[in-house]
Amino acid sequence: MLFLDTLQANCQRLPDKVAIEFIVHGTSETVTYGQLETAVQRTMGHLQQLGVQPGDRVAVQLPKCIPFIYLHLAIMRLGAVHLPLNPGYPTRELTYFLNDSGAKLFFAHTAAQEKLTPVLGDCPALAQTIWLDSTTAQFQQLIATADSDNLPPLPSDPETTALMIYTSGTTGRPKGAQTTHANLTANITGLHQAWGWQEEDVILHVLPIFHVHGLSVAMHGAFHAGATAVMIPKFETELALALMVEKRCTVFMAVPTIHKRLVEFDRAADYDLSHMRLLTSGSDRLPDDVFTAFQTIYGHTLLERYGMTETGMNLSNPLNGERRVGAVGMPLPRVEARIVNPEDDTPLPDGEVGEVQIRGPHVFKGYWQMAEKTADSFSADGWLRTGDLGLREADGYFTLKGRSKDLIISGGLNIYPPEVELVLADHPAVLTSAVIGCLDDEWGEKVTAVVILRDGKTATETEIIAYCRQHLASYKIPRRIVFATELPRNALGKVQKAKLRQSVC
Ligand code: MLC
Repeated sequence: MLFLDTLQANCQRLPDKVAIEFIVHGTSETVTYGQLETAVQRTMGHLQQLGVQPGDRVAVQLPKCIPFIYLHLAIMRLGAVHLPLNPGYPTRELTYFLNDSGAKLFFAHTAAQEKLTPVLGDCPALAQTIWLDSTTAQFQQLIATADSDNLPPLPSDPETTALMIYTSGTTGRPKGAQTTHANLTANITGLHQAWGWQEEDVILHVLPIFHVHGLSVAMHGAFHAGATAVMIPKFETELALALMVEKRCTVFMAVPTIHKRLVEFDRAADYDLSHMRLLTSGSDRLPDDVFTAFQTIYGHTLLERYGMTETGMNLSNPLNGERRVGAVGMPLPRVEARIVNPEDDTPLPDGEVGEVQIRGPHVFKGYWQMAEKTADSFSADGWLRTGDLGLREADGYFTLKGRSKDLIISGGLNIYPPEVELVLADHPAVLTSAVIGCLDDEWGEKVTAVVILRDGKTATETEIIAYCRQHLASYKIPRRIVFATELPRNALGKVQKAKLRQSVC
């Protein structure tokens, strides 16, 4: 059974059960499984009226809201491809995603209408943009008259692409990672088994839903189990703690920056989380001191796991058994993991550091219209090259030991230095730059740009940061600019980032 079949069965089986409780500014809105099914069917009818066909890419750039969820499920149920986009993307990135994907339809936020309207003309494949204010009331009005009597059956070919999330790279343009219905299903059934998802679970959902973590792990996890997702638009420490208690939540999923804020919260002792059964951490390495402090303060051992956009979840510490500090656990059901020499993909013995490679039914089908990049990301015998370095202990636990690529992770979000370097290159005073991640207590890593100015030109740190703000999503903006007169380079002229990190961070 594919994920969408399970969800539909849950909607029929549990029509009166609350699927979503969405809380914004103290106001709560609930959607039962029965209401979810009706709204998704109407949304499908509306999308059909707009001409959406199987295989079409439909882009959605909205804040976390209920209409986003209806669109997400309806697009996938029609056999079309959902392209979720971070609302923080500046127009340059947005138009790239729309054009590269060839999106035919775009649901966008009214708040961005003035800014986006002039550039949407540069997206020739885009037939229509629908402006939404992200309220359920407006969306219900939009779909009220849609014909939901002539809907196609759920996609039956598991290899149909359901979701496309863009990831960048240390070289080249951002790539659309195509996730199939089979991938989503393998991911969520594995997690269901490993994490003991139950119908009685209530997850406090605080993550963005335009990424794998919040979307196909946390939200799909709840829907697959017939559980309830209590959602807030974004993480706020005190609100999250209050809701975990008030809503008797059992599950919480977050990134290390969030767990750090929780352990540093000065009124942590006011919140008794003893009724909770599973608190996970992922998207970046959990610092040992946060792991330990969480145990001391909240009495829970965080369960650390490892995943990526191209796969969903790969490895996890056990639900029952030792959750080892600093380790990301063992392969999830039906997932294979190995450590290899990245030069020739040959497996390494336990205890040796090499590249983590992954195989399994959850591994994506490839990058959209980038056959070469897709081929490069797999070994000859079909293992996904993750670009992460790690080792396997003799008892099967994996530990991550860094990255073979220059990726920066800040607050659980990936930042690829070339994206920032390209923006800096367009600044009139900048001759060249090198962007690195410096270790940071709060964010894990902090984007830092080492900049060489053109002869005779001047620019201050504030000016350069302000310039970046116009062209980059906020989490990618360098927090610090270091001015230099030269960059360390190897014999081929390539900047030696490791050396630069040593001298600058
Ligand atoms: C927000 N800011 C960030 C940032 N998030 N800067 C760097 N890195 C980030 N991750 C910026 C804001 O825009 C703002 O900038 C300033 O930091 C302070 O904002 P804030 O209000 O303190 O931040 P907040 O909005 O609370 O966000 C922090 C956060 C959020 C940790 C709650 O980043 C978050 O929800 N992260 C989760 C990311 C996630 O879901 N990743 C999963 C990827 S999937 P300014 O300049 O405007 O003041 C994946 C696979 C897997 O990786 O395995 O899971």
